[in-house]
Amino acid sequence: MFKNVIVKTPGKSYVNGLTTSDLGTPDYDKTLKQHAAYVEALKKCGVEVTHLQASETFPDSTFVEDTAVLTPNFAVVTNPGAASRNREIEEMEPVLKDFYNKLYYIKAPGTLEGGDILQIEDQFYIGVSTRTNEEGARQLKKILEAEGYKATIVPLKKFFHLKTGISYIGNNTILAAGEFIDHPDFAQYDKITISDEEEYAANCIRVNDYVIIPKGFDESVRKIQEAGFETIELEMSEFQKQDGGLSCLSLRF
Ligand code: CIR
Repeated sequence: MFKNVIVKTPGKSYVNGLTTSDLGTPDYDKTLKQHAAYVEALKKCGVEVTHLQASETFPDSTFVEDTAVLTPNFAVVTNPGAASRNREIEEMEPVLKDFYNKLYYIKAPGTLEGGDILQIEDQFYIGVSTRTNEEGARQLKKILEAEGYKATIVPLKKFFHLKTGISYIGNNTILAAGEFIDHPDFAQYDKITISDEEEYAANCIRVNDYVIIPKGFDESVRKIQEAGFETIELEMSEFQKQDGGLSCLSLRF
């Protein structure tokens, strides 16, 4: 069960953030509406929402997930690999100190972004991507193992972040797209396969009784419901334009 989430309103500078997509520039008003609906959905899931003000200095900072890895007993402040995002951690660290006495840090030359971290019960998977390097992954693995968790490093082939292509939705079940569909590291889980056409739906979040899934991916939502999960669908078009998914917009703990 999650008790808390941290979110951050997108600033006006959001439209100038990083992206690899060709879906066009986000519409700022629509972005704010979609973000507000995201916050409402989280409240429906029964969590306490810590809502941070927009930061114009960091266009991508609404994607708070990348700044930390959180567990019940400790927080790890990451070291984002994207230069324009690296100092977002300076805005997040004081917020984390309100909730945690025990903080760890990923240190240069290690880089790591939270989007590359997938937790499945007491097992963590750490993606090595263009944002998380091997040194960052090794540092996190060491921290997690010292704290009694298991950790596996997973080099990515194509996906941007690990969780761009895989999610854990509880009950031993993963959603897997592309390179993760037949990936040996995830063979022990029950798997819902996400088709190439619906790849964006592979990034979902399970928050207490609900799986939150992006709107417009009918085949994926049907499979998730048929597997016995309750779903909430959210319009995510303006976040998809900046390579962001549902998990990226919150820190859940
Ligand atoms: C970036 O390129 O960093 C942002 N535009 C998107 C970050 C998405 N974050 C995530 O998947 N955890």
